[in-house]
Amino acid sequence: MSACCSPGSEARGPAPVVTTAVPTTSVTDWSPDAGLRLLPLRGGSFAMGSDDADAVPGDGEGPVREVHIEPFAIDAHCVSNERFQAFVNATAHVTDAERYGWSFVFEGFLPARLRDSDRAVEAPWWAAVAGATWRAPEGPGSDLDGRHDHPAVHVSWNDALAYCRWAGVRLATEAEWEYAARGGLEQARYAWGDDLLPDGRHACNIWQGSFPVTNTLEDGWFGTAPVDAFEPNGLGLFNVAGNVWEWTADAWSVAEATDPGARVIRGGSYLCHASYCNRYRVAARTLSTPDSSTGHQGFRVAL
Ligand SMILES: [Cu+2]
Repeated sequence: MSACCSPGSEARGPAPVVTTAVPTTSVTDWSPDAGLRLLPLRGGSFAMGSDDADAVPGDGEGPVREVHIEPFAIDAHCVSNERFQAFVNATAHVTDAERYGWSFVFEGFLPARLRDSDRAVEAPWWAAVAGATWRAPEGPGSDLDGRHDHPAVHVSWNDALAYCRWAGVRLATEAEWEYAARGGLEQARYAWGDDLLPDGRHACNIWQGSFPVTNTLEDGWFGTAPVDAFEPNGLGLFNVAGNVWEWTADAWSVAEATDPGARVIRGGSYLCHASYCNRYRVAARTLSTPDSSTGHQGFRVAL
């Protein structure tokens, strides 16, 4: 695959790590049941995909085709740390990142002592950090203070499915996700329309400045933002563009894919920037293997 803001989709091997500390932070005094906020959607036919000239080659966004969606419901928000904590409290679920002992963290978040961690080959700004988990998103010593309402990250597709089983929900199919993300607009470039900055204002959490060196923070955020940051789209969904990539139920099926079992992820993240990865466009897509995790991948549930 092309080197997007993802560290690559190769099968996850043993820990290529240089540190051995384990995270010690746990959050125990949050609301035990943060709850779903499911938006019932009517469904119907919509034009899925994009034939944009600047779609990433090989991503399989096009051709645009008519797709029918049955009525379903989708969460207004990604699953937050608070909600993921409630799930772990109830089930003692151990995430893939915890099982493997490491996860990918964006280097800009790391203190100097962790900067010599192993790097992703295609995207060297991703460091494999021992002890990086959903509870310690930047590795040992980091915690969720001030981020209980941010999306849970370092969660694999397997972890997302475990959450869904517990909550009695499921992941959206890719077509459902795109239908909902388009917010009722026909072939708009973004979830809110065709302008990246409607009325001159930032509408999503992506990178501003020169990636990966300088983030000018014009949208207000360096890493994740709260799950309800920015305006919702026309159907009431928040942050379908940027912030974190979202797992979908579907397998990646573009012909040249070399990762059997890889899943489609949608939406882009806080690391996307037009200069190299414009995947915050609403038709954009990429893939990740089901046991992989990073600091910019989360999920949203459906029913
Ligand atoms: Cu990107």
